Amino acid sequence: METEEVVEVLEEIAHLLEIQGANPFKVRAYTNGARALEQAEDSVETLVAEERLGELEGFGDALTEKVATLVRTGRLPYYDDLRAKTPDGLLGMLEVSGLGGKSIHKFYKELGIETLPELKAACQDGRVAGLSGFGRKSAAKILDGIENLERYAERHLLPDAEERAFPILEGLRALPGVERAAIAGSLRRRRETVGDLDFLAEAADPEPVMEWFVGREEVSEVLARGTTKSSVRFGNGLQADLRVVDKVTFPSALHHFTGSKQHNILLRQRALERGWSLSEWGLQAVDGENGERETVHEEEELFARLGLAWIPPELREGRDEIERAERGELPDLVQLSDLRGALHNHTTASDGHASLEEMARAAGDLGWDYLGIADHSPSSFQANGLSAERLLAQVGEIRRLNEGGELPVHLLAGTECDILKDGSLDFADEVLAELDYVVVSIHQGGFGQDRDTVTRRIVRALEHPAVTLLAHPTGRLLLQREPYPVDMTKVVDAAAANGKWIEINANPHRLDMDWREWARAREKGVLAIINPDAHRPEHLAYVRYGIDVARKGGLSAEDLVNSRTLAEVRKLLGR
Ligand code: DGT
Ligand code: CA
Ligand code: CA
Ligand code: ZN
Repeated sequence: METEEVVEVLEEIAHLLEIQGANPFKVRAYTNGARALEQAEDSVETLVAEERLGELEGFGDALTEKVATLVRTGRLPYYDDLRAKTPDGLLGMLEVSGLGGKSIHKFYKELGIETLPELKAACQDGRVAGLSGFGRKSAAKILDGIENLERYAERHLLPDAEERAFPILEGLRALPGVERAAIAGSLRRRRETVGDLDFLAEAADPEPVMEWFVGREEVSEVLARGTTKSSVRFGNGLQADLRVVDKVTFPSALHHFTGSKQHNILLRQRALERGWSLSEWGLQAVDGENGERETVHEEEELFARLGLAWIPPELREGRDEIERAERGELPDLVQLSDLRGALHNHTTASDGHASLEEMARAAGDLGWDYLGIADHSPSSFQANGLSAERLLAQVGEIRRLNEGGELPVHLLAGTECDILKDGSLDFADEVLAELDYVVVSIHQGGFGQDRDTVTRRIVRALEHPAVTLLAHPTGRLLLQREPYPVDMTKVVDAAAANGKWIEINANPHRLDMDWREWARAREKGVLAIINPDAHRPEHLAYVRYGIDVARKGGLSAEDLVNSRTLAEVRKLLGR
């Protein structure tokens, strides 16, 4: 059993105990135990096998025995009992941002609330506001959290959407009678989250294709079953549409169902101005004889008929892509193969799970030339942030490894330095001067501060001469946590004024800075850097989601730092 799984169980026990109104010391024993395990040098399996759990801080007999049982048998009856005793609805309330076990216990005990809808009603009718320790403001905040959660439930992260979509696409393509198949919709446009999946297939006989689609094992509900369109739902709530069309219809249907809706509206207007009607069925002359359809074989041809270059799906958001296509000014969008390295990555020195060498090897496997290590700073104690001594030791280690000449990539020594509440940095200037570069980001308190304060805090950090780049500027976690309040226009302006780079954090939960901000940032001359924020070797591959963001933002290879050679990056760093 992985250490992380055990940590999760301990944390959940702490939540369950809180929900039940248990004594705070008891609760803390489990959260402390989880922290100690997380930060232990050895895996929980090793610690159990060697009977060394008791050496960890806060591990008394009871906790040691429970963890040992869990690791040895894969189960923990104590935990199962706690779960069984707690109504599911109460557990689900933990997902509401800012809501902890103690409040949930109070709602349950004093208001008899067991479900999220009940809690929502109690926030709306003043019952929550009337509880001691709560008020109008906190009730409104909880209501906000519930409403966010409801919105989040309707959408899905890119990897979750892909995990469902790719096997289905492959399956469709392998079906006899299917000539072409494609993913359309927001997934093809590489939006940061996906509502439902849209598949399109070309087949002379749609029947067997539909039959196959609705009969797939992972389908939990068939919402519609027709000859041109079927819709299904999977176990995790994700839905998918499949449309089956004939050869002549495929290109225009692919365009139509790729969207976006706004892009379609604008393109249809353009078609009308040229005497065509445009729909999923194709192009038709408005005053043509008997509504004959124009035959187009590919999407390219459809755009060409309208006097346009083919517009990459990522750009089809109904902004200025049609004018740019008309003027032949579509950007040459950056590609995954353009990347040569990344600068925001972690190792076991802070909260990562691999060593410097392991991370370097994984970067080599991707064909990269360099990899930057930016572990956390002291204030991020929950992430085992490095002290100045440990950081400088790591810098020495990196220099030695580079000189050893055995690594497949060149390592660069950096830090992910916390921006403290007042905008100052978490390391002294002398320490920062030893590094190749400095990543700055907010990890604490961004959500308790107002918009002006957070903005000033970030701007001040960007004005610091040692700083290289700003990581995950808004702190959002997609479908989980809204950004902290921050004026991105001012942040971008400060980055431009001080020659700092802004990260595209490629972790699919973040995708921050958002693609919508990049056109303006690029115009201001701000360089982007796609960073995986990898905590494991396999996370380096997240960069492909960062490429999605860059492309949606209209960026080319030259707008990025990490499409450059090591020599060029060093020159940019000026060190
Ligand atoms: P999603 O599923 O919310 O992530 O976003 P989409 O873009 O995949 O939206 P979806 O699945 O409702 O529809 C797929 C595409 O079909 C959409 O991007 C454009 C097209 N479409 C759907 N409804 C309309 C409509 O009412 N008007 C126009 N012009 N196009 C539409
Ligand atoms: Ca969709
Ligand atoms: Ca759809
Ligand atoms: Zn990080």
